[in-house]
Amino acid sequence: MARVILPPQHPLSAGLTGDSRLVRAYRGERSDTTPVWFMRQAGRSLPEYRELRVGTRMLDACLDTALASEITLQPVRRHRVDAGIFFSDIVVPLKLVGVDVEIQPGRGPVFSRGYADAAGVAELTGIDPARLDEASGPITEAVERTVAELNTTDPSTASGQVRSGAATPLIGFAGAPFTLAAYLAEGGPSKDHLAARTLMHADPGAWRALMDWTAELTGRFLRTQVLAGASAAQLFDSWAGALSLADYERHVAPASARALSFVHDLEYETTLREPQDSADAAGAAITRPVPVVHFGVGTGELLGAMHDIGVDTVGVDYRIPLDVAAQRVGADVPLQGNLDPALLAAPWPVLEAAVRDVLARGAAAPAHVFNLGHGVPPETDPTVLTRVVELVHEAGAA
Ligand code: 1CP
Repeated sequence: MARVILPPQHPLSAGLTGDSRLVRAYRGERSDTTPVWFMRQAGRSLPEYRELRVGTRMLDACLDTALASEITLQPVRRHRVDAGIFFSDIVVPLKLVGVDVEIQPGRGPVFSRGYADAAGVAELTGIDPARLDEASGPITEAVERTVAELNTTDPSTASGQVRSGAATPLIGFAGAPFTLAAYLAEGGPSKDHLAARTLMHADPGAWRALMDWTAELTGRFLRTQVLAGASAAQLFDSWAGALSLADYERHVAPASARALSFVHDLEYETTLREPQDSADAAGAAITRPVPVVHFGVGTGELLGAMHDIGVDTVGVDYRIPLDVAAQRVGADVPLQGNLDPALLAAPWPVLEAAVRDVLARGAAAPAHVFNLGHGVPPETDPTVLTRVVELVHEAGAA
């Protein structure tokens, strides 16, 4: 695949985020301390979020560029986490190409119908995924706005000064084809994603068409965010844990790899800080790929396969310890995770011990990005999250 060099003003090309704790960890390097961010750090655990969202529907909030940008920045300012994650949703690209979807409070994405058979799939695949690029103006604008703010004032440092090479990076994200298909087939959230799993076996041709289509759509969504200034990309295959390894490898992994092909060609130019082997000299110009993370819930049996689709870092849920995950994916793979979100409501000594245990087990990987094993529960006390960030930064210092 031909490489595309990110423009000079991109935070990675401009030397703003390439040496941040997060981006270094995603390429397997440890820094002064362990970086930390939280899945669903923006959202209902924050009173300032609930206030801003009054009277605005979720998908309207995602497409309001000032609002989406502000909501993205709120947890970075408050908790001093090492990354912002773009405030959006995995169904936003579907909405942008005209699929009838809304996000119901307390429930999640709901479609006006399910797409569980060949006719439904044909209706979707009749929409050209390239149409997303014309409709992506609000995404590009919101990312640009957010990144401009992160680059000039660093909300994660006390002084507000951006450290050289270490501005807070923005993570772009997208839903993996299977997780999107799990909602599309069912027409909404479900426990076991039966409709998708049935379609996969009952009509493999229609399934492949659906996966190809979602792969392109979601891949374009991810690419848009990186081109607009995101410094890393995370593919959420939240519900892949519903699959056997054999089904994952056969019916899902190729589509996830295809989705990532939309960012795998994106690279940035930088100079080497330290010689990495005898052939390299400090100061030598090199190109590096944009780091990519892959995460799913209950995917202990799939971790190796999820790494093999071509990602740098594997996100681990709370069901398997990081040292065991390291054995499964290989000792050279950075890991992200994996505090059980339930612990956020436990007494501090219990939570503190659990955070320290995650950090200790994370030492089995070449680099570790502290996170939860899934999203922040809405009822979480946000001051607890700030305290966890402080603890990780203090205890994770080398
Ligand atoms: O009421 C509200 O405020 C809406 C709740 C909400 C929020 C804040 C939804 C509905 N989506 C989001 C934002 C969101 N969605 C982010 C923002 C950035 C951040 O993490 O801070 C991200 C990364 C997502 C991605 C997303 N949406 C995933 C993958 C991550 C995961 O949690 O596994 C999934 C599965 C969705 C679908 C979705 N959207 C919303 C809900 C409640 C759900 C899950 C529904 C279900 O359980 O099936």
